[in-house]
Amino acid sequence: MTDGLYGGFVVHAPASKSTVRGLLARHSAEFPPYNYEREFLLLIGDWYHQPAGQVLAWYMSIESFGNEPVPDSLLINGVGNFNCSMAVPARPVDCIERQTDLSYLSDIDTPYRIRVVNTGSLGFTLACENRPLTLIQVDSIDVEPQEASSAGILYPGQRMDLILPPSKDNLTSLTIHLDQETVNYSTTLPAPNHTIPITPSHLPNPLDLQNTPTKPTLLSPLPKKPSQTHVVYTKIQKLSINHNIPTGFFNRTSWRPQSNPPGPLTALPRDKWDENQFSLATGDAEWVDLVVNNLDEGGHPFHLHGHHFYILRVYEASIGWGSYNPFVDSDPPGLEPGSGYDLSRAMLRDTVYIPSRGYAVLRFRADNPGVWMFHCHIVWHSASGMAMLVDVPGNLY
Ligand SMILES: [Cu+2]
Repeated sequence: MTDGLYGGFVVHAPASKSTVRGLLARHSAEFPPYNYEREFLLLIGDWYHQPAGQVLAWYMSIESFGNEPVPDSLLINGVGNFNCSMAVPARPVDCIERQTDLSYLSDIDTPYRIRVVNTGSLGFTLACENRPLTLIQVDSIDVEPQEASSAGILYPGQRMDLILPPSKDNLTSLTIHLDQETVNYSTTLPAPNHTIPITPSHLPNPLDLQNTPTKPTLLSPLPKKPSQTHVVYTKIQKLSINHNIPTGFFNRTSWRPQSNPPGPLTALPRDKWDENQFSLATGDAEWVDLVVNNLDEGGHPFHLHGHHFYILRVYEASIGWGSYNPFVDSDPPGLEPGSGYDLSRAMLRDTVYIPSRGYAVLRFRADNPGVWMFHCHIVWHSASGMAMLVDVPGNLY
């Protein structure tokens, strides 16, 4: 399999050869009878009118004060959403007015499957103006189908699959409502609502993606206890020793690509990995718990390569740090003593949003050998070092 987009999966190999057998096996066994005739891929990201290197250089400078770069527009299937009158001589833009083409969805007699991928750095909720939508998958894994008029928040790196049923009405618009928390900027975006085309909208009770359990039949492999547990802490720090430049950390390590000696990590013995590689090794453990404590002032969507994990719990503290160390604390904060996790509501995902001053408990089967990244999916944060490695031993080739 070569790198690319497969349904809701973005496949990018860590080594010279892909190892995606776990994902393929999980899907070849079952083709659920979703009722749709055509499908439509909706890639929603953000767009900057400067090269990424310049944008990152600004973020990683004292000038940004740790505020994330503000995108100039949303990018929907490769088409920007920018008011050309904003293109002033000081910030020239080669601007052509063009609407995102949704005419593909205009056949009212056809049930559609819409695969939505958040390729950007902002969370959003998607609403269909005059038709119900049915959520069938999150991160390419079946959920118990649920109907709603809108679904979100879809955080960076997350995917959701929706069925748009036949209707007697024309589809007038899809609305992308940007999450106000991830829009945590010193300047504001042109508008919190991006509609294609733009119409007034409101979002009554969107389906909460972070609280939608996986289909029960997919939860059966989940064991009651893991064979190994790891705890990590993550934060973006502006330290005077780093000239107040925002720097992401897992524990005490800010990740950077291996450079001394250079080379892919899978080709280097572990004792040759440089000091920027913080990794947890799963050894011969089959089921691994990873407790991730987010000590940061903001929430972050964390993504693991090569594996899906069962999200057993996500917690946000109303007061204090909201941290959980299973080696010290008798019970996870926020849970009744002795009650344990509700495994029947676990969510099989590959991306988890962890709120500020909160934690998540992730349980995964370490069955896909390789050195895999676990990182914040907001690219500016992972580029600042908010990433670590999960080292799963085994035969790579
Ligand atoms: Cu982040």
